[in-house]
Amino acid sequence: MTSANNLNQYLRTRCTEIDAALNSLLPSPPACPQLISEAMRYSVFAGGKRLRPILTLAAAEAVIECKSTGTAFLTDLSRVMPGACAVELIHTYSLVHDDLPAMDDDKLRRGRPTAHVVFGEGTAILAGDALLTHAFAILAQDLPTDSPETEHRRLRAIARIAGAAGAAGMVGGQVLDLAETGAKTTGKETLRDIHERKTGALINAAAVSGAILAGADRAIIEAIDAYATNLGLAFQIVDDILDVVGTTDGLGKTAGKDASANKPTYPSIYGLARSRSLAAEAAEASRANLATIGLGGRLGEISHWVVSRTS
Ligand code: GRG
Repeated sequence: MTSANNLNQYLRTRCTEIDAALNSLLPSPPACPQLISEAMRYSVFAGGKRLRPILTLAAAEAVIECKSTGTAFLTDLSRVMPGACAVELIHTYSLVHDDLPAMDDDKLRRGRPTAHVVFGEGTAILAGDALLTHAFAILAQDLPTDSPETEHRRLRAIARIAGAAGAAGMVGGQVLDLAETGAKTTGKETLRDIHERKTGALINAAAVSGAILAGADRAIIEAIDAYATNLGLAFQIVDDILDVVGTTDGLGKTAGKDASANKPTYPSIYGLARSRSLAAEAAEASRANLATIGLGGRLGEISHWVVSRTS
């Protein structure tokens, strides 16, 4: 493992690149009204770890570096960046909608008042809608220089991301989450299903789409798929733990919200100590998935980061 300082430097550099790309890809007047541009940018640039786009780039990078397979056809990340940004826009839309009064009714997100508090509920709903729609506009954008292979891979990435964001993935997970909130009878399998759909699916699609776009073959895609499924689980267990042990200031969102809303979580079902070991086991499993085909790059370090994070 490279030192934490190196990883932190890597994460900072990627965040800067992602923010610059998001800034140039988001619509501004006169293409769209000033208000919707402001509302979209407010939530996108409120902070955030950029885990998902970093995963897209890191997965593509791992494929490009994996020269032994000879399958990568990209030599740099420029054609992967729009996909990375699209995933972040979809993630941000989900946060904006999740915070609405009809859902989790949160006043704080990414250390700032939530979008509906600042812009009103109608504009916040529309900003979420616009972020989701714009993500697919970005994904679908082609270049005259794109080869048929590049176009085919872009389509595969779009299908993967759409599947993860929709009824079978994040939206489905959110529906189950709303239905189970307050039920107090949620079993372990249902909890895992909610987490896999609500959080895991998009994290998985973020990494897998990066690999697809970079030209990975089936074996690499399968390894990254398994890695990202375990990583998504580790991430969500840690998210549940932080809701119990973290502070509102540190998290940038209201701490203790899960317990006060009677949400089923890993700590509520397994207790804190067991939840910690389950998160560590899932992260360990994610690194084992990479080792099966000797994938290097930053993905392994990212899985250490996901379980050691404090916000
Ligand atoms: C509204 C369709 C729809 C779905 C909402 C993602 C989601 C589903 C709800 C968010 C609520 C929540 C706290 C989920 C737990 C995991 C999660 C997605 C946490 C936030 O992700 P981070 O920590 O956030 O990566 P940042 O701000 O760093 O990007």
